[in-house]
Amino acid sequence: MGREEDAGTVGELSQTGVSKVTTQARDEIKIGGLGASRKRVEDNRFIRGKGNYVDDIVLPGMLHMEILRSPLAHARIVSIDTSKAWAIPGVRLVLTGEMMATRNLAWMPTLSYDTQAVLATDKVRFQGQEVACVIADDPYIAKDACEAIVVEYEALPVIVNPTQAMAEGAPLIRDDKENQQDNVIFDWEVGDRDGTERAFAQADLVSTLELHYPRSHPSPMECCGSIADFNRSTSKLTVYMTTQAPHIIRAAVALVAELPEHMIRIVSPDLGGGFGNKVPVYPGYVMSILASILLERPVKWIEDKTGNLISTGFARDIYLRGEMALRKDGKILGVRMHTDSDHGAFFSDAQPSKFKIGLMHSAFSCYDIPSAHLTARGVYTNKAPGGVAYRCSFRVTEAMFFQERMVQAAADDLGLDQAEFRRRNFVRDDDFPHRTPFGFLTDSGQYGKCLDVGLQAIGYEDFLKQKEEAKQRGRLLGIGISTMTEPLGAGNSREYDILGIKMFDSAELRVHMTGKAILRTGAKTQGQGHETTWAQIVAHELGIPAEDVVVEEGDTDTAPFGMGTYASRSTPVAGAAVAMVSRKVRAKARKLAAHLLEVSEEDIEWELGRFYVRSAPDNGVTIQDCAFAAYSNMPDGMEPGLENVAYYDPPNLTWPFACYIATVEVDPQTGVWDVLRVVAVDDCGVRINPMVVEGQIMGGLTEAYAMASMQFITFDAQGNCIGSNYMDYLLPTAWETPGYELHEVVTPCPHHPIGAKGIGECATVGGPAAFVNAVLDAIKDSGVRNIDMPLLPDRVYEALTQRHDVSGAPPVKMDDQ
Ligand code: MCN
Ligand code: CUM
Repeated sequence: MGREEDAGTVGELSQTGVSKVTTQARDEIKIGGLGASRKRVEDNRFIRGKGNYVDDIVLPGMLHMEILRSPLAHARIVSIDTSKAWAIPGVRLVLTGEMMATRNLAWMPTLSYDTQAVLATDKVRFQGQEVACVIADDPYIAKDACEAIVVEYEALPVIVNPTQAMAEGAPLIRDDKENQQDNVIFDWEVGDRDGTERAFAQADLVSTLELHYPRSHPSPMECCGSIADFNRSTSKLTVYMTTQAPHIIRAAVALVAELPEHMIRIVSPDLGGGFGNKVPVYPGYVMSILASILLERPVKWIEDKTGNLISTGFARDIYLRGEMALRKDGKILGVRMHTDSDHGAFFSDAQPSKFKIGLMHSAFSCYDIPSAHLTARGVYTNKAPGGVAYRCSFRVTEAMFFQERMVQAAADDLGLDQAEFRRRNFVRDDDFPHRTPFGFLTDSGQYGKCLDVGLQAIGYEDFLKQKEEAKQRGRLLGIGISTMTEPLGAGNSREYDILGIKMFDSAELRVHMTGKAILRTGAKTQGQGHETTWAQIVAHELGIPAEDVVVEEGDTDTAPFGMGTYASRSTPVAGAAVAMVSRKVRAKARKLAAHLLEVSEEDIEWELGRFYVRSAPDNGVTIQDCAFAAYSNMPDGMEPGLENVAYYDPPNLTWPFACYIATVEVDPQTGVWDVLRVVAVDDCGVRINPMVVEGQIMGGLTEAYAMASMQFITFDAQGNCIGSNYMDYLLPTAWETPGYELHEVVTPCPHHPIGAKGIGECATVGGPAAFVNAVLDAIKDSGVRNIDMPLLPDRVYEALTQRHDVSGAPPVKMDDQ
């Protein structure tokens, strides 16, 4: 790739005119610093089957918990008879909502200021809801005992979409809430209503679009689970659990269960993927904790795949419609958007408190649009609680999908070329900082350049010709473009908090005597490779080889407080803290160096891994020498040791940019479409580890392809979840997954200490529109404006042959009552 060689200059620091030989500066790539495609250290244990997941942990005397779930989507609970379950040998405890209620734990608060049932008391409100649980000597006994519990239900009418939820006389789902008269959770708006009206009044043309982003599920390979271990003699509660945000969980347990915070230890060991699924607090965690407190034994709960798919945090499930005010020359004057979002039975979205529909209003941020207005309505339905972000910084995926579908529709309505229309409306490189139409501040980017790199790579003009030729022979080729900037890395703490806890992050670095080090952060890797990449930041800042730095995350007893890993916030926030703590350590090392070199601190220069005397460059000490001195030879009055902690509150979000282009061929006989090529151009600022970044992009594109082509969870009219297993909920395998051609543009983030922006979610966010736009482009002559995802062959075939749009989530469509 040539990258290793080029980047070798990073360590040379030749501006001072001192030659490389005399300064002995280390080659940054060789020590695994910034820009090195270092192999992931965590893979050493993962590929040997030596990972340590929650289910691998076995504690002495451990019991096992299984959950009984509701078969009905909406029903009153008439009675629960647990006597047969109690009678089974090996059963230690059977918990019901009634018992939870005696401890005030039948309901728990959600991350969006609602309440959620831990175990149902009055009604069940979705299929798969937790009704009872059994703790037994082994998981098989617990499962058998669950089946022995007899629950009598009285079925109630079921609501499975927003139209039904808002209909006159609709059954009230949340009759447990005092002031809840209907199924509406919120009506929310953001933007400039009047300014947008004026923009529409001036428009030459108004383009409209309506679409549905189907319900999907992050579906990590490892399901959720926990082992709660309460020790009465020490009063300490230790919980090993699948969480992306251990410190938030500790705070929640302290506040909800009213246990003292220092007596709670949350440990998130290796995670088999998170993708947003492991941000919320689930009833299973709470029940295992209560059971361990009651039984004074460790209690393990491991969810099965169906449990994970039908009851834990869903994503998307939102209807979007909007209009774009356009001038004849292709200038976008304004945008109006409305969303109807389906949150299921409890409003448990994991999102910053201030925003009801996440960062939906980050839509259109890469375009220079004078004004925009968004209205949003959220409703309860008889479905599992939804609204978790699935690889998306709080609804950004829906926002960018709508944006790029709308942009394509508008370009078509204007009769303008897709690429040209985007280029005309992009925020220009010299126009930063830029206030987006909904009020965010973007700070950097080269949008036009990214698009050009993408068009060049795909051979845009050639493809358009090829497409025309193919058409003559009855073949349908299409090209889809998706360009977007997305807000990654909440917070800054002025604007972003979760339940009042400000969003910042942290890192703690301890350099041992021999110059080896341990780094801990408040983030929690789930597969993103933090153990590899954080060490690279330390290597860059201190010149300590990355392999000499061990990275540890996820244990609240040892890691500094942080808000965890989601919204691709780790690099923007925790990663920045890693750079900052390294600089603090370097500042102390400089004092030690001055002491060792017997000069004053002002006479000391730094180059990668080494301090030297300005006037005598050969006279120097390494960072390792300084570390040793910190324990063996510190100057009078200096505190011993070489360690520090940094809390980092970023001044702004980071704004990576991406351009994804897909070409497809649609078979008019069957509606089957094949991906011909996918080109991805990502600008995530400075890349810490290019290989890890590319892995993130490829994984994200695969999820995007899944959403566009095959993946969704839907419900029949009775609220039965269709998509409760991997026969129905499809994951693309290596067989279906297209190949990707990756390109990069680097616009450093102006406020991040090493210029990095987030990348973890970009391709999942921006990818789907490229595929969908490509298929719609291929069948453009049919006059079809929209096919809702997933673009299953039968839907494409229906659109193509009937020449109409295909909308909604089958089998129950939006207008089916
Ligand atoms: N990175 C880099 N250079 C950059 C930006 C990032 O080298 N300029 C590296 C980072 O050091 C890190 C990785 O890329 O190792 C991702 O960094 P970042 O974009 O900061 O994202 P996070 O670490 O915060 O990860 C969260 C993001 C989210 S929110 C979801 S959801 C998701 C994703 O990451 N879930 C994942 N990618 C995933 N990948 C795996 N394997 N498993 C998941 O559960
Ligand atoms: Cu947005 S899913 Mo991730 O933020 O864990």
